[in-house]
Amino acid sequence: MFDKILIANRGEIALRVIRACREMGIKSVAVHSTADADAMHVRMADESVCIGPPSGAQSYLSIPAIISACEITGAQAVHPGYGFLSENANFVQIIEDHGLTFIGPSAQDIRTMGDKITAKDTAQKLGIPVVPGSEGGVPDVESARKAAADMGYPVIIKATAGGGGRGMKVATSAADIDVAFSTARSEAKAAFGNDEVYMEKYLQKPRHIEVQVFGDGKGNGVHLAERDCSLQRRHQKVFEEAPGPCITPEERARIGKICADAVGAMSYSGAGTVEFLYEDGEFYFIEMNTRLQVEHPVTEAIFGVDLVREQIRVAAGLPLSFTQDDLQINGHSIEVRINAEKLPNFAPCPGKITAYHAPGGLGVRMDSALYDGYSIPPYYDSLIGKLIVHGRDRPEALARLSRALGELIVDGIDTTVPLFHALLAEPDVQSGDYGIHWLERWLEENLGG
Ligand code: MV4
Repeated sequence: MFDKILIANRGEIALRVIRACREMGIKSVAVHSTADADAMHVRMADESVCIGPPSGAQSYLSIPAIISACEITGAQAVHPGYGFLSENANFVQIIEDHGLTFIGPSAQDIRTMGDKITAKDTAQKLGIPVVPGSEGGVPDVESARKAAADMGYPVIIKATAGGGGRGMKVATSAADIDVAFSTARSEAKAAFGNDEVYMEKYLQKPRHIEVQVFGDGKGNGVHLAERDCSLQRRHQKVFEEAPGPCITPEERARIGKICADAVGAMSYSGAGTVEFLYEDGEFYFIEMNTRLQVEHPVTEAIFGVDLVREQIRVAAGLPLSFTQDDLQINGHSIEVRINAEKLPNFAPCPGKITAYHAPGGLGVRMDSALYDGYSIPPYYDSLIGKLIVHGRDRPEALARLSRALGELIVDGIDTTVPLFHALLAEPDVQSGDYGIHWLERWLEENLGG
């Protein structure tokens, strides 16, 4: 096992990793920008190293600075958290070239899943159901017209270098295809330096269902059921839950086994998420994320396992601490993302926290790096906390969420908390009857945003 791990991240996820390290008797090293000298992750880690100026590009994304910090402190492994360098195959390669260990999958698996055409092809070959679409890339507008005519409108054009909703165009009929194709291509070129695109049948009212998987790097894979993350605004998740309220135990077991077998067949190492669109009882693979996700705590809640601990164990060459048969779902969990944002437009709202009080009690977890008097810097993501509740069933989790939100105090800035109070009053949220377009529509009708 490692003696010392460096955490190449900040905020709540850095605390999350430090906590796992401490419980495992591993020393932790925080890295920080000059803007984060007073940040909680710096205070909570055993050691810290300043790695650059405020901008993420010059600090948390600076590979040379992070490698230097490992060398200075003697850290043997790097946990990337989410975002920043967490899905950068080049970073993984450089870490390994320096005799260090990346806590996550291989550079090759990250690369495979980072290219969305290759990812989909790989998934399909591993027996995962995919969205019907083009076979590989679509090179020109004639091929696009033919592919669309074959699969039937509406269709969606996606950038292979995209993902997470960036660089997508929908064509509703043959009249739209020329413009949609050329716009998708040029936007992909501008955004990613890669203009390769592919096409899929456009699903009109799906849910976003993602399966949590884990591989031990030695050919064994397990799944930890699914999360429903359909409530999103501009491809940013705001409310996530596990298990999915519309997934039956039979569907869960079937898609879970398919995903677990696939990560086993890949000899995948560490945590991963297989993302699906789910419509009319069918799962359609869209992407795989090769990192620990923001919303992992809802999965931890229902299974009672520490996913970061398992990531560290697997990276150190140890087996997972559980088998598939050990994993039983217990109750229901919901997470809401507390962002420093002002409604109705979700404008970033950094500033000084004049009072902070975290909710508590049975079934309540608050993952946040906030403290009284902390100044949220304007340079980074607006996520300032995650409130995760766990109940014996979904209604209990919803009631607990409402209660816990009422206890939370974050004064001095605007946050997304009022949004959650309003959402909890909605019958569709109470019943779990929502798809990927529900929130955008609700925001338009209720906030005019
Ligand atoms: C789709 C789709 C409909 N049909 N693909 C958006 C994020 C990226 N991961 C994939 N996305 C979508 N792909 C087909 N074939 C609709 C979306 C989509 C979406 C997906 C999940 C959650 C929220 C979404 C919001 C808009 C569009």
